[in-house]
Amino acid sequence: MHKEWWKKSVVYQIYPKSFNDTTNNGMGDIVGIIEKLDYLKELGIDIIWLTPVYDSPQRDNGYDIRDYYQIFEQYGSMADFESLLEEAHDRGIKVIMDLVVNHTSTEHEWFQKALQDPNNKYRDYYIWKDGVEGTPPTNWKSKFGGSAWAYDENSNQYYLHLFDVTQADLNWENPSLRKEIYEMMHYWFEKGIDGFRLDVINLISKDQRFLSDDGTIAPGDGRKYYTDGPRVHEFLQEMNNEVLSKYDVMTVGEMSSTTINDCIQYTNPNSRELNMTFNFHHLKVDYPQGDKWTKADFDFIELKKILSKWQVEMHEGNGWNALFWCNHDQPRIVSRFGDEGQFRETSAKMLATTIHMMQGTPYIYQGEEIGMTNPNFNDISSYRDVETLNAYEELLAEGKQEEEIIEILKQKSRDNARTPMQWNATENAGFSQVKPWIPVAKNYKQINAELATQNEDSIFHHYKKLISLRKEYDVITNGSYELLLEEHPTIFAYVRRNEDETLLVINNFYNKETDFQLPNGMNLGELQSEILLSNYQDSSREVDQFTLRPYESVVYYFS
Ligand code: TEU
Repeated sequence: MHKEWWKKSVVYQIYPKSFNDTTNNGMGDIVGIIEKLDYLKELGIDIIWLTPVYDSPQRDNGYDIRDYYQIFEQYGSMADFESLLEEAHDRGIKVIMDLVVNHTSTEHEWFQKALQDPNNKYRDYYIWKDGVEGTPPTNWKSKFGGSAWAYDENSNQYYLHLFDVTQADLNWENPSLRKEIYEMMHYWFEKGIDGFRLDVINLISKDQRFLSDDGTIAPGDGRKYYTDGPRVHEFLQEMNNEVLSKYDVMTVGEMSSTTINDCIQYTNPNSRELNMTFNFHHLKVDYPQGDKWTKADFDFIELKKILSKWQVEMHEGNGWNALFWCNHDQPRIVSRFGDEGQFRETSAKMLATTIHMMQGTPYIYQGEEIGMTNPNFNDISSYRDVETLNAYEELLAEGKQEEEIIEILKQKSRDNARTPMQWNATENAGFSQVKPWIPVAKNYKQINAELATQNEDSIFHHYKKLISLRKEYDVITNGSYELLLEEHPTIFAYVRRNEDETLLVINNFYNKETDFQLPNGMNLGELQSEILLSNYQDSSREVDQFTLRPYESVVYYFS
């Protein structure tokens, strides 16, 4: 196998709670994942990423870990997890887990001990500070709303929580804590897992001055004091040296508001830190002035510029990107940048092609491969996500009307991605025989995996082709990248080249016809007889100039 096997791999993300329920408790489970491995094999993916399956009170669906060494009871047992590993490996599929080590649940034993006795060694596993004249130590806000500090009456101190109040930030300055984390990682690698996705890993090193934020981004934002912080590269190098370098595994760091330079350093093989990073800059193009909680169109020109900048600069710096539109924190891409209605299939394929022909490792989030949409919940009672529910309360407090808030949530809530996987047209979309923990989207009779696998023309089969192209054409993995028609208001076109091959990828992002014209004097070599991929039956073979139909997407190959 290629030494850097993840470069030719495609990852499939599973959100276990919403994947497949075999115990009929309304929640997915590990046996349910095993049951669907053949479906994933047919799709052709190489790696599964499981979002957290550890024991957890589930305030944040498992990103609040109570015990790193146990499986969440409702998902199954350790034996189930071991059979998942075995069954996946038998099919040539690798499994990576989620490593959540910026914080633990406040129900974790360490935190409980820290609370009970400020003098015991676990106190320093977390970040405790005195208040300033009865107010929190700094003005930092939690990413889920309110102050990032919670007060503990017993000790008259505050602990830091960048996310929910039950997700206490760990103190990475403490060497014993780091050692315990590395031991835990060894435990899972010894069990046979193939890597980790590292949750908000660029937030682990806090600026030890703990200063209030004067408001460079927004008052109390705080991120400049803990994003890509002072010792983050040192900690990751230590983790690599102590753990990662000892196994043939892959890592992907989830980076909150990071920079390209930092991501080059995280992923350039010479720095010995991680293998690739997720960044979210391209998914903030519908956050006007950085504000997520408003209903807004996306800025297409900005989207092209951001994705292209990361393509070019990561390539030059010998870094490696994780490519994605969707995950469990983002609305469904077809609803967001495509079309949920008439052009759902065409636009979903176009979006898939746009990202899969870039350099990096593509990630497919469960349901994306069949073009699942946002559920358009009309009522706050359908929402479950802690961030959404907090935002709802804050928006009400700001004086917004209920109807307006619901419209915002329909577009922006993380629950848009968390509705049950749509397997077939039977009740509850074949996800469960009982009422699921979160409602199923109403369109499951038209949009489901059974229909998609049967129809050769489906989005599912388009993804399948994209995955096999990556295996076949090296230019997708190693080619350079050049954006064409940067200011074109509707076309996203780019060229990938290596010494022998050239790909021209042309995408119409809108539902109207638009004229494509190759920039003057551009020489692409000789067009090979085949168009590698298209979402219309009869795309133009004339590449110099032609008209693209709604959401048309074509990949041309020259050599
Ligand atoms: O998310 C980190 C993160 O900052 C976001 O993607 C977050 O959901 C977004 O800023 C909210 O607007 C990771 C996990 O993916 C997410 O599910 C967890 O809730 C979070 O960390 C805390 O562990």
